[in-house]
Order: sequence, then C-alpha cells, then structure tokens
Amino acid sequence: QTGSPRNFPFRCLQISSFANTTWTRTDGLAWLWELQTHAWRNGSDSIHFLKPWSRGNFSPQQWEDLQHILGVYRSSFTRDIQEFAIMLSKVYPFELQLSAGCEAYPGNASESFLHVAFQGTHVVSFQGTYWEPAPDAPLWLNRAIEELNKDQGTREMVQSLLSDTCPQLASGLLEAGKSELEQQVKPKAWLSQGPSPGSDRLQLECHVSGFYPKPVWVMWMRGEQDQPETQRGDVLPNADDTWYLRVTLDVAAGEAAGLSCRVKHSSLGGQDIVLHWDGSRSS
Ligand code: EMG
Repeated sequence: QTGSPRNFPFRCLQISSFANTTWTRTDGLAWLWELQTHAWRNGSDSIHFLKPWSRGNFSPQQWEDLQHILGVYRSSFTRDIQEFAIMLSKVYPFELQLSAGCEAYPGNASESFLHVAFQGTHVVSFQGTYWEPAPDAPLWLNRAIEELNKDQGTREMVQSLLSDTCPQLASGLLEAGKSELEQQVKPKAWLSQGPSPGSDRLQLECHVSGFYPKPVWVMWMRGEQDQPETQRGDVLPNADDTWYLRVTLDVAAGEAAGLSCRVKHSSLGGQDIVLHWDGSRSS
C-alpha cells in the first residue's frame, strides 16, 4: 500500500438554500480526503477548525484575511443570487451547491476546480479566468454568466484563490495532518440475526465498524467459497471519522451452520477477521 505517492484532494463545499425572497442560509465545509477539516456555519463570522491541524501552515493573519474574503463573498453571493432570481424569473425554493478545491501532485503541480450546481445539477464552472456554462446547462444561465464575467475583480480573486491560496492551504494541511490521514484503524466485527425474510429463512448480519480508511472487503463464506448472494449495505460514517458497514445473507434456516463472515482491510495486514455463525443461536 505504500510506495507510490498518494494524492489527497482538498474540497470546499457550499450549500445555499433559498426558501423564498427573504429566507436564505449558506453553510460551508471543507474536507481533506475523507476527513472534515473546517466548518463555516450560516451566521457565523468565523471558520471553525475541526482538527488540531486545521490551521495548516497559515498564519493567524492569513486566516483573518480569508475569513474576511469569505464573509464579504457570502453576503454578496446571497444578494447576487436574489437579483438573478428576479432577472431570470426563477421560482423559489431552490438550492445552490458549490464545490471548489484543489489537489497537489508531485513536483509542485496542482489542479483546481470550482463547480456550481442548481437544484442538484451542475450548471456553471470557473475555468482559467472565466465563468463557463456546464455542457448541458439550460439557456437561461447564459445571461447570468455574461453578468458574472463582467466582474473582473471577482474573476481575479477567484483565480488567485484557486491557483495560489488553495494549493498553499492544501499542502500545509497535508503536511500537518499526514499521520492522521494515513493512519490505519482496525475494524471490529460482530454477527447478529436480522428480521426473518420468510418462513424457515434467516437473515444473517455481519457488522463491521470502526475502520479507517474507507475501502473494505466483507463477504459471507462457506469455507473458502464466497457466497455471491451476500448483500452489501452502504459504507456509513461513524461520528469519529471511522466507517461502518453491514453485510447480510438470506439463507434457509437449515443452511446457516458452517457459514462465516470474512473481513479484509488494509489495517489488518493480511490477517483477515473471520467470524463463524453459531448454529445454536438461530432457530
Ligand atoms: O466576493 C478553508 C476553509 C473554508 C471552509 C468553508 C468553505 C466555504 C466554501 C466556499 C466555496 C466557494 C468559494 C468561492 C469563492 C469565491 C470568492 C469570490 C470573492 C469575490 C467576491 N465578489 C463579490 C463582491 O465583488 C465586489 O467586491 C470585490 C472585492 O471584495 C471586487 O472588487 C469585485 O470586483 C466587486 O464586484 C461579487 O458580488 C460576486 O459576484 C459574489 C458571487 C460570486 C459567485 O460565487 N458567483 C457564482 C455564482 C453562480 C451563479 C449561478 C447562476 C444562478 C443559478 C441559479 C439561480 C440564479 C443564478
């Protein structure tokens, strides 16, 4: 798993809800790879640090400056969108989502992005020095984009945030948070019986929790044989930056004995966890 250099994208997300002409809220959050590093709540003047290393290598003054830029931006953004909504006859309620960030590559290279979604669909991106419509964006957006591109001051600020500020912040965070990002946390696993799927049938559940990073392999087995009817749930977040997964198998009551759940995870170093179904528990 070690060897080739890893890239960890840094992503800032903004969620803006416009309920009607007067009620709006905007929340922001930032992630380095799988770990949330910052929160920027509606109505709060400051960016909250969620990790001891969330400051990265920025000075207090650099954080002050960034907070000020974001504070001005949030109120300008809200006002702009309300004006666009009138100009373009958009119906409330609607939702805007922004995703902006960067990823550093070996040798000082980095790539940045800024995408905007309206009602969950990608509509606008910032490319180089201009706002551009997404490939299948609706035509009404062109008027908004034309307006946005008239503001050279904002275009220059966005460009400098994406090409300078973001990679600097991301590399400082990566350096400060590296050991936490690259840590390995072993899963715990346990078995239980789920709700009966039918008469004379059992649902066997295998729970795997507390692991980091996210990739994991879990299968119901009979001896060395994978059970292809194994059903895998979604990998869900625990509150402590670890993950949880439930994997189930529906079987005839008489066939549960001899089944086991096998877990492979990078933290286990090849020592898979194997739990055997105890035939005496089910009936
Ligand atoms: O304020 C590190 C941890 C952070 C955690 C929190 C994460 C937060 C996530 C944030 C992600 C988004 C980042 C985007 C940053 C953009 C910064 C832009 C800063 C510039 C700015 N401009 C406004 C004020 O502009 C005036 O003042 C500045 C100086 O302050 C200049 O002098 C400028 O020339 C002058 O005009 C502008 O008002 C600007 O327009 C604000 C909004 C910009 C914007 O985001 N536009 C994209 C909107 C997309 C529109 C979609 C179209 C649409 C869809 C649906 C309905 C209607 C419209």
